[in-house]
Amino acid sequence: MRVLLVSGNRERQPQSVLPLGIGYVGAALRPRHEVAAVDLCFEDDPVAALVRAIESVRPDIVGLSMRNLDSNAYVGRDAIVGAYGAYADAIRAATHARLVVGGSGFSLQPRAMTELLRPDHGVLGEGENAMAWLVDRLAAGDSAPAFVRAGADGAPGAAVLDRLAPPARDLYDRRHFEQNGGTESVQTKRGCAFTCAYCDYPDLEGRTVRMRDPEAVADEMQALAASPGVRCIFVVDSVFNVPPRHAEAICRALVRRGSRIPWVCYATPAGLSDALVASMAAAGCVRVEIGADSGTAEGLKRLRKPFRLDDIEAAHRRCADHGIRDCHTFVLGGFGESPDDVRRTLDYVDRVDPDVAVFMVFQEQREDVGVSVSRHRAAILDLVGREAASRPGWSVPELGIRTGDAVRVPGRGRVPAGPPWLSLARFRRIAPWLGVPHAG
Ligand code: B12
Ligand code: SF4
Repeated sequence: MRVLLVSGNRERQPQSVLPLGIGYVGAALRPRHEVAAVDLCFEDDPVAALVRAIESVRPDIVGLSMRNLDSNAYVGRDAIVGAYGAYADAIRAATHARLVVGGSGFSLQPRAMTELLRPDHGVLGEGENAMAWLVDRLAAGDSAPAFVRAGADGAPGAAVLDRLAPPARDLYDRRHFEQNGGTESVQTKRGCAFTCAYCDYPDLEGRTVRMRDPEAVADEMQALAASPGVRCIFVVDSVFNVPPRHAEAICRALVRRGSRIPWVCYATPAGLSDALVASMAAAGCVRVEIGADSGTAEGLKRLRKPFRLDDIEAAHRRCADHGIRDCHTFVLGGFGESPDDVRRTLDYVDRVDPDVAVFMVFQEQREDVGVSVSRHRAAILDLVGREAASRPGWSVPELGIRTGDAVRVPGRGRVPAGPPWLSLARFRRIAPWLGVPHAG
């Protein structure tokens, strides 16, 4: 069968992201099917680009990847979701091919998105085995369920990662590398065993952690380092540093290979020992994004975070000691948290002083748990907005405060490697007397 995979994600903040999911799904289909891809991220007229691709590929199946429901600023959801509705309509008008939708955005809101997009099939969660099974069935003229999920209704179970074909990176649109500072993406494992109260990452990837062979990860990173246009790697694992022995093994493998490519990852303060941070730095890690979430002991407890306040402080100190920049995200106002509680988190952030702190106000959007938005949203945004104005390392995307391309200073010309917050971190530490630009 001829399959056209479509990346509908047009978000370019904090940077454009390669559609790694399409790379993996495309690779899983390739042995038995023809695969092409179109990425709508940089198109002035995405619907026209989509129709052109359909006319040129003449697919039997169109696989639409829906990544985000939210924007980087956590606003404008209707426009993002509405655009996918327009893509689905354009696909139906241009071809009789079956429409299959997958991706994290779809998997988090399958009922609402099915109503909007009216696909022939929806793939929930991990796509490689499920989509390969679905396409094989359709090729054989067999019926298939409306919702396909690995391990359900006869579809093969979750992937053994070391048996997956490497992502088909030839399907990527090279314009990403110009926009995102040459950032490639690598996944070293799937799943997170923690149970933080609001988090949907385990829903998407599972609670059982499935790991890749650390040597294969290091080989992949080495190979990417030598690819044209690649200057940095984002490790897309939900948390890189757990389990620590897997993270350690990858770092050792990179050091043994003399790897020099800078890389970045998500990390949790739980299990972020000094020895591990040292290994990460030696292996090329230049920055970590840490979901600290709250600056009060009760807040951490309410959110069921697997660490304490002093772990956050230790994480910051260790990163600073080993030259890794740290960006901590705080999710304010969840589960009835009041502006007074939020004030205590802000005091805590002042005291710890990470390189960058990003503040968001709680909103939960999974279908299974219902929609929940912070009760004190307006008051909290007002408070954090006022306080952030005078803190050079604080970013509030929803209010446009130190976010997006505005903080990519002072360099001109080619985009620096890494996301905007890294520029902010460097700038505020190196030249604090100049002040930091403020986009809001
Ligand atoms: C790493 C990551 C980032 C990194 C990306 C770095 C990089 N270079 O790639 C950074 C920090 C930049 C980032 C930013 C953002 N992110 Co993000 N990110 C992730 C994370 C942790 C992993 C994504 C990933 O690469 N996974 C690995 C690939 C292989 O998986 P995948 O893309 O999901 O694809 C699989 C399936 O979905 C499926 N599939 C995918 N497409 C298709 C298509 C078809 C046809 C089929 C059948 C199947 C299929 O099969 C694939 C293989 O198994 C996820 C959470 C998670 N654990 O999934 C959030 C996540 C994707 N991000 C999210 C969001 C909201 C954002 C931001 C808007 C928010 C922000 N504050 O910055 C921005 C937007 C950036 C952009 N330009 O789009 C949401 C999206 C859902 C939503 N609620 O909107 C997620 C799910 C997290 C969450 N719940 O909040 N992100
Ligand atoms: S550690 Fe991170 S990925 Fe895992 S459940 Fe908690 S917030 Fe989610």
